[in-house]
Amino acid sequence: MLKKMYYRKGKVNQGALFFNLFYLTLLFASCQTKVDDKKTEQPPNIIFIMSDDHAYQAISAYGHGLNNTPNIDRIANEGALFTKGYVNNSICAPSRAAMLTGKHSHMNGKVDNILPFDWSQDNFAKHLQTAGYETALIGKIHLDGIPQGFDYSNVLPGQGQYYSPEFIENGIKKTYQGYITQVTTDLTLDWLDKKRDEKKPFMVMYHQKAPHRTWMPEEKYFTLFDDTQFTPPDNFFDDYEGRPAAADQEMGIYKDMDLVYDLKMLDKEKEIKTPYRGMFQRQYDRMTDEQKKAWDAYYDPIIKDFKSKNLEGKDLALWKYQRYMQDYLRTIQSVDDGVGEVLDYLKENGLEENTIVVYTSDQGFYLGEHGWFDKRFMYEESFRTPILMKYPKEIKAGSKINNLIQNIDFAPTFLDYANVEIPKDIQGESFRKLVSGEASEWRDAIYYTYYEYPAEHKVKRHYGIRTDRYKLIHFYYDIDVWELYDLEQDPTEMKNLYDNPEYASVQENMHKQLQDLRKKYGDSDELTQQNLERFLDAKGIEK
Ligand code: SGN
Ligand code: CA
Repeated sequence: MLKKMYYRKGKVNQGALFFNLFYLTLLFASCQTKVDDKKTEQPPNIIFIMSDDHAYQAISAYGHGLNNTPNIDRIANEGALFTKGYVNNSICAPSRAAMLTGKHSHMNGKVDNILPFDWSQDNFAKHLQTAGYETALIGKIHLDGIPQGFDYSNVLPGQGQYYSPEFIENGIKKTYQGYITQVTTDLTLDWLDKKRDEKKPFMVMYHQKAPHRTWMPEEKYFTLFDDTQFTPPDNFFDDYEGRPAAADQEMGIYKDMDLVYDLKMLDKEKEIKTPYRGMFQRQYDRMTDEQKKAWDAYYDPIIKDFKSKNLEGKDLALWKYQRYMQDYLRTIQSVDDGVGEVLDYLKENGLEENTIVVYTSDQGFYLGEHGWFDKRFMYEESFRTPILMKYPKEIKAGSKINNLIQNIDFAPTFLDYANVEIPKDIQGESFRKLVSGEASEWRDAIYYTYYEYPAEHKVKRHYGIRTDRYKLIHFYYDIDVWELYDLEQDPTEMKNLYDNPEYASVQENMHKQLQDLRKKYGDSDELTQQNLERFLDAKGIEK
């Protein structure tokens, strides 16, 4: 693309020198104001990279020391690292719907993974398309129906599979050989290189399945972390005192993680009997004979060793934690490789300067905090999500953004960069000026909702507010419990301060702010009740 532009410029220079000087004078005159300046610029390309369930703790740029992600880190080193990125609803499809529409779940209708998403509503890709962008969606999206707003889509049906994955290309199902993360990267590079219209600016959503459950690594990373002893978080053996909703979940590493499905103890003797054994067998069977051979060569000795140990209690809990961490982090290594390939492609093709690259996840994830895996809760590790972003033209390398950013902000931000008018009903805000350092005004609180209950992992329905320092949560439906946290004093959220007299005025103030925020975003007790009824009807649960 760049080569073509230079060629065109060269022709003008040689062919009509006088006309060119005249043209340059005119151009100079028209560049007097910043607004005119923007109009003459080529709109930026956008690469929106997202992985599924990628905890910020597992990105080395965030400094937790668990693993090394040099390519994802490159985005922050050359641009900005967001230290307070959050989602509106910590579960896959609702988070993606919020990113596409720029609206909270109760406004875009996709409140949980179960109720349908309406693709006919507005989304930012549709607006970019109308403004002349070439758009593509590749990989996981988890929103049923044919994606709207994309010139090209090649997406996973539902959750997708790690080996020999199926994709739906512009509506047609196809199985690809190989490992999902590499296939998704190859499809993205192929679209960038061969499929898109090079005359147009582009926006591609490059969305990985990994590191989503059930964490099946790529062969080249089987042995990575074999010699690493991971230290569990301080609250790994949480007793959930004063937090009944946290006590009543099904996402404990010790009590709920399946030895076969999650931890790969698929013994040939079938002595390890677990509820999800058959489900894992189906994933295993997708591998080629060669892949199975390599898989068994690595996992069989671990299975043998595990069986010989007869672990119980605390020892079993810690063994499960190590096993979980190894495979989870291995799948991330392949994600990081893919990011490297895409960044290299931009560089090698002269696209680096005018392309915005964003890396994020559909939500955070528990890596043993409170003893958990999975997400859904409004507690920090799943509410928070990694955000890294670069755009050499406007973002200073090594920037740190400490403001409360939320996934509903992506849509208006992308439209802002593309100089497309932001629709009035979008609830997120553009953080373009915040990141460039041109503005410092920003919101002081964010709103959260979670609706998928009763369901898998048993995380109760709740909503709440987070300010820079405090968090107020209300769990409802089969419970009526409020929680208040002082994140400065208690960053791991172990002490529920609700009704603690020392925090009486904080509590009152947080209630008021929550009310204001619900009003601002158009949410209410009535709407919450309606969404509950929709869910119970869909699931056939008696009211
Ligand atoms: C699947 C997983 C859950 C996970 C949900 C939602 N179970 O149902 O562990 O919480 O997806 O994840 S599995 O047995 O199918 O692996 S989400 O990221 O898509 O929201
Ligand atoms: Ca997810």
